[in-house]
Amino acid sequence: MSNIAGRVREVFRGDPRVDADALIARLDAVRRFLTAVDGLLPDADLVPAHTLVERAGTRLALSRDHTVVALAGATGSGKSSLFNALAQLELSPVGVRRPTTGVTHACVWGPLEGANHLLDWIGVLPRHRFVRESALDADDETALHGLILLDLPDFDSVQRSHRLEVDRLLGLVDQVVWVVDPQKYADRVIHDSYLREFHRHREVTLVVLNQADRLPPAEVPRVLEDLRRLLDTDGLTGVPLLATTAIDPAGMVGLRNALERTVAERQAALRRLAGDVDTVVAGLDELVGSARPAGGPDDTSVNGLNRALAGAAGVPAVTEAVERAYRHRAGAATGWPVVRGWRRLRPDPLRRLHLPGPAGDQADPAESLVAATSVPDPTAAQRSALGLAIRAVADRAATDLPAAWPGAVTSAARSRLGDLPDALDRTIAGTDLGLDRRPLWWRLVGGVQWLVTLAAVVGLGWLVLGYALRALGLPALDNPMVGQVPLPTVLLLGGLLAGLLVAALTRPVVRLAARRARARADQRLTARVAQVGDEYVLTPVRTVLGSYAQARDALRDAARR
Ligand SMILES: Nc1nc2c(ncn2[C@@H]2O[C@H](COP(=O)(O)OP(=O)(O)O)[C@@H](O)[C@H]2O)c(=O)[nH]1
Ligand SMILES: [Mg+2]
Repeated sequence: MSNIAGRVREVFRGDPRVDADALIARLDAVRRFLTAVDGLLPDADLVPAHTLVERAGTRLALSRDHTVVALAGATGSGKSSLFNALAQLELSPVGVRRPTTGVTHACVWGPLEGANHLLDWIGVLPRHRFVRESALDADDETALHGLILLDLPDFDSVQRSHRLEVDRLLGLVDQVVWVVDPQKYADRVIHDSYLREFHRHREVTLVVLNQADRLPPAEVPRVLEDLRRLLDTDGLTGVPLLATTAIDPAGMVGLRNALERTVAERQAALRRLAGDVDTVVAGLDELVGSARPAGGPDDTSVNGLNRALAGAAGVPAVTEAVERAYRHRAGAATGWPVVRGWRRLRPDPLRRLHLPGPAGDQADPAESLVAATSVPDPTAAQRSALGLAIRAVADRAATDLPAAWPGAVTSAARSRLGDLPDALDRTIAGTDLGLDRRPLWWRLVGGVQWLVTLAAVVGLGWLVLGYALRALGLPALDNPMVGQVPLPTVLLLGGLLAGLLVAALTRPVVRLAARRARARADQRLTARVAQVGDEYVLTPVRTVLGSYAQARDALRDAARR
């Protein structure tokens, strides 16, 4: 064991260790991100994240004592030769079958328990699994216990199915050993399509220049240098690069040591997944960006929305009716009693809108539930103004958000558009317009009007009686005089004049009070309509902004190594 530790120190590259709990926390953060953006962002953009979460969950649940290392490369680079040499299949009693191209073969060092579950998941058929029996080698192979080596099909195979199989496996294994040979090490395909893609997996990438024996010994360093330069361009600066010779055990020592170190560290699986998280986070970054999430829709656009809602809800029509209804009702209460009855016959302006009529004449409560006001439907102009105002709310709220979000915010703002007309109508019907109470001064003025009318009627009766008595030759009434004028005449004329005067004086007061009643109703209706806007437009927008903030925080947590 001390032997292994010594070798591990010797070849240790200084890659940071990945803490399993920290990795699990990062994966949880990716999961939180996915929950936050569910239904808001296009599913296609989220496929890599979903794949990662599922894959990582499974890999971590399977054996962490095993390290799955794949030999990947172009046809003829020597993958199978390296595989056989490491597995010593020629010597193994079960190793009579030589791996064939196109099928992935696996060799397991040490106990099979756990390895089989891993290989089931990776999809290597049992008949393509070999076991390195440690009993045969005494202690020689113990340093590789826990290694599962895969010989992948050629990634440049003419068969599409082989290439797909390679891509699938490269997504699952813990570490990849890229095998290149002196002829093809600079081929574009391996660099552009594969190595470059692994630049976030530097810690689990190893490159071997196989068939080094085919080069003149003096050439090897030059080729390695050239390959190193290419790897730097691929973003793989610092990955271990070794020369190997599969046909000579001495040419395998470096690779063997590297594999022993990988197995001893038990870090490859975690590092691979950490690299996957890095890749996924980098891919999602532009979906969330670094913009600070807006707190909510801004005041200007909300005011615009409230105005448009009030227009569409018919608030101006209702408040105008309130003013007229006030005058109507005040007139009926304070007018000259002779014409009051006639006024009452005229319909109340609010009742015409099916809104609560005069006190004691409330609309049927059941009626207000179905919200059947007769407030005129919004005009096309009002409807489009409302549409624009909702758009403006969404646009302003999404100003700083990355391109993927404004669409989601707009959809949220419009999500309940269909329910708005009914909600507004119900709200208008349910708003106390402030006309229920009959003001005291109406009753006072009304009382005065009755008194002066009574005086006029008494005066008239008195005069008529006096006239009748005189006509019948009966003794005349003794009319008290007020100055030069008889009292009945004073009563009649004074009563009539006082009635007209009170009516004339009351009219401007009623007009003023009607305007105030209108303003009051306007305030109440606007406030209630704003509540509807809040519930039906702003809340859904805020929910999306909240999701954005959650997604952003989650992605930050996921990015934290
Ligand atoms: N001289 C020499 N030949 C090798 C070496 N590795 C593989 N070969 C030969 O290269 C050919 C292709 O090897 P193979 O392992 O089948 O490559 P694969 O297609 O990557 O699996 C075979 O004829 C091997 O014998 C090596 O290190 N040195
Ligand atoms: Mg092969």
